[in-house]
Amino acid sequence: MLQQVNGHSSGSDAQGRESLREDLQEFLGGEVPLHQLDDLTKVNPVTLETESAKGTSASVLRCLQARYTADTFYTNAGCTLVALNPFKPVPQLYSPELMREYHAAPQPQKLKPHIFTVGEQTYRNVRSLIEPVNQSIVVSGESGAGKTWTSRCLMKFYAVVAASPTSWESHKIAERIEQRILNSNPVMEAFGNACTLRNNNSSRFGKFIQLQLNRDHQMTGAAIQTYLLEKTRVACQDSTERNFHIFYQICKGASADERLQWHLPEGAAFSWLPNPERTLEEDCFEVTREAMLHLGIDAPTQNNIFQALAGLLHLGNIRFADSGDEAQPCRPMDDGAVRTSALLLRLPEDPLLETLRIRTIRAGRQQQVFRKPCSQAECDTRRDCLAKLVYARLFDWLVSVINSSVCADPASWTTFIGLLDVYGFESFPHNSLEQLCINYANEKLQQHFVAHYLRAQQEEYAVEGLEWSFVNYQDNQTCLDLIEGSPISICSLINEECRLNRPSSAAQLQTRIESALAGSPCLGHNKLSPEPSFIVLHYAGSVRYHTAGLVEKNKDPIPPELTRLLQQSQDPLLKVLFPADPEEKSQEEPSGQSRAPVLTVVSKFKASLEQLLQVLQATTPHYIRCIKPNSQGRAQALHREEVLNQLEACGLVETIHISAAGFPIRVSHRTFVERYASLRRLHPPPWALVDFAVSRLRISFGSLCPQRGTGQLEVVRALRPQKCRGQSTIGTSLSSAPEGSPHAEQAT
Ligand code: AOV
Ligand code: MG
Repeated sequence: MLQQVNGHSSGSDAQGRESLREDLQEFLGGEVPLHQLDDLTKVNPVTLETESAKGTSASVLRCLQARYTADTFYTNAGCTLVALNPFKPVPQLYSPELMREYHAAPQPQKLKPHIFTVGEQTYRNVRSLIEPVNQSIVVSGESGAGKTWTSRCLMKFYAVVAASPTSWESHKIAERIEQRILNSNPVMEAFGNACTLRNNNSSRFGKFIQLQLNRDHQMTGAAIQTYLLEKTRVACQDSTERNFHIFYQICKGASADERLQWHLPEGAAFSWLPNPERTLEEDCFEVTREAMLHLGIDAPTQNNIFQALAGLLHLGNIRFADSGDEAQPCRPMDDGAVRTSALLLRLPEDPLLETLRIRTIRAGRQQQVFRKPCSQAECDTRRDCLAKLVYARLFDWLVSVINSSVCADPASWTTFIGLLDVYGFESFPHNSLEQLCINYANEKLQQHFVAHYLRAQQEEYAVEGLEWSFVNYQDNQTCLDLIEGSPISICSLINEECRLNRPSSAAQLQTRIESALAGSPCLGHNKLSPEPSFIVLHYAGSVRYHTAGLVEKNKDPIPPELTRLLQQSQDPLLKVLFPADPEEKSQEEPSGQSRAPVLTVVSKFKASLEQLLQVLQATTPHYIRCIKPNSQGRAQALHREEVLNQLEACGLVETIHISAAGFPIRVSHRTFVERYASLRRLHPPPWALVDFAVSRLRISFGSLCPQRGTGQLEVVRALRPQKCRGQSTIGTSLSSAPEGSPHAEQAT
């Protein structure tokens, strides 16, 4: 029925019109002339993919495909903006002129859907005289979908619209703050992004950037919070992937003098530098250096950083050979690599070698110290651990330096807009602790999204006096209970294994999880896997997590000798990263049960996630879901199945269901009258007819077509002005998403 009412051109028009006429006649209790029916079908003067009104994945997909083909990359869906990755330069879509157009528009929501609509809406909300509220934009989507690109564009948008008009003159010497904030991007990306199978510029950390605005709504600073850097990448890369961009940048971009100083001769081979021949845009060393300079990291400090990074590359070339005697330490296969890395990290060579090859343990009642030669595999692990430790500290230090360069004095800002660029839901053939954390974060964000959206809707409908009842929606609390709940959950069980520090196999961990949490409906049936694993039924799909190595990763142990070694470095940067302990406590690794409680990766991640959610909860959130049209990164190619998977994974269809169950369309009275004027000629009064059309026929008065470009997934559930308190509008609850925030279109 629905399709035929609105679709002018479909082949089933005649049948649909007849069917509609029958329903109308039954409703009106009399004959409905055809011309009146025509009036009704003209209500929507555009072609409509009315299937979308059903809010099925397939219908949403069809409509997105139509828009993508027409180079329309943004679409509103409920309170979410869907962003399709164009995979080609579209400069006109991000020009400062267009930014200003959205900024100047009396009603930006009437312009084509765009990230600038969201940007402008948030900016207007923080400027609201009545009730300025901090804003946040949650950008999500799978790897390569365009989250970082979107966040970057939004930052540029705010740099244009929220710039201080006088700052060019007054800050000629000091850098403009907006520019400095923008400069944080190339630096963070050089050190935190890498080329992966899915994205040449994949962010290997999560980021929340708080853009701080003063009383005049000008950007005065920013604060950056990062989450879970994938530090393992520094010492271990898939053969088809790459290390962090910065390593390639220094190898390709160093001057002749620097090559000498950093021991990076042209063409040198480093085992931690796979695929150096792939030339990427991101390998531009000059851009990184320039940005660092603008952030206050001077040339000598930069030199120091790059030298230390070169030291790590040489460290990665150290190989060990078994001595053949358990009592004897392994032999380094290349003394040159040890020497050069010690030189560049300004570490004493012998202690470096000793630390990598020999473990010191305290044991027994007297806590005697034993020195135990490590196996070849243990030596490799310690070498990798050393590199991860240095790199992770360096990254954190960089973030703190950037923050001190861009963060405004607390007294100088009053509101903020937060941008969250987090890793999207991940499901690979092999999933480990990283995926568990990432998917856990996504569950939390999805819960926040649903809770916020439903609550906001309910509050709004109450104000409007509209009747509304909740539909059933997928509540992911059960899944969150399984992952993080108390007293027993996956996290608590993995943490317990770390705490007990007992040798247990991957199979035992699987059994423990499956037996302790058997009652959870979100724990999948794990029958087929030959490897120890467990399955979690996430809201976005089920994921099999392999238990091998999970506990060790969660412990993320750092042998104390490694830290102590780094504290001996004469390098000014390493001295800052590894300050000497004021009280040298435990000198050796304690054995067995005496180990102090560890703060595990999961515990730290959980704490930072909770903090993030607290921040988000104190803001008005906006959502942008980035979608990757194909996995090859090709322009003009939308692969239906891949997109469908993402629509399901990001809960978009769910969003539309929730939206469709409420009052997703918010139009002013005037717009409504203009659009539906033809109904006035009908008898009985149009409101009754609309009521009928909506409640019985579930007519979609909407548009989701490339030609018009409004892209609203409009599914009108009910339009009942007589139940609204304000007579001047069809309810403020009737303005189109995503501007459906409480600050959306006001009464006209
Ligand atoms: P991601 O942040 O979502 O992945 P990116 O933002 O890095 O993805 O986007 C991946 C690539 O897609 C970019 O490098 C661009 O080449 C292209 N791209 C994205 N958005 C646009 C756009 N609007 N216009 C043109 N090209 C675009 V990850 O960080 O891997 O989860 O960890
Ligand atoms: Mg990214």
